[in-house]
Amino acid sequence: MTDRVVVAGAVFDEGRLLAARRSAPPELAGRWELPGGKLEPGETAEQALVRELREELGVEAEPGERIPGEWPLAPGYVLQVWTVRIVSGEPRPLEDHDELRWLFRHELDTVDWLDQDRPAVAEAACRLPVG
Ligand code: 523
Repeated sequence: MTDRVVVAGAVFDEGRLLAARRSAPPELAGRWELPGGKLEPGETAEQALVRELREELGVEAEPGERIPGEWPLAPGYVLQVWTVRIVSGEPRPLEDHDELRWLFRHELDTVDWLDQDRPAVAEAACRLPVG
């Protein structure tokens, strides 16, 4: 069977990457992720990403390029990541997160990323200015 896709956004702004701290479920709470969520039936990954970032962060987002790769989550799920530009709004932790941080490249190790997000964060880091 095909794996179900969870999409996440590497949201860039002014040379920084957005990190979001999960507030649920208990086993993931306190860990940091690239925000996103599961595709709903009939949605493309880009549509799901725009919807999730609207619901969770209150922003209008525009997906850019897919970050190459696909990372396994719980059995039956895989994580795909797109670069994202915010078109309007200031991200706020409305749903699923209790804190947001904008991180410069040299700060990416200062939060406890979910293990499965780490390769995607490393790929995203290559798109941030050095320093
Ligand atoms: N991950 C994950 N990394 C990551 C995301 C967005 C999600 O490891 N960057 C995992 C966490 C969950 C699963 O993918 O085990 C689904 O993500 P979730 O809960 O953010 O998806 P939603 O918001 O679609 O979930 P529902 O509350 O079920 O609608």
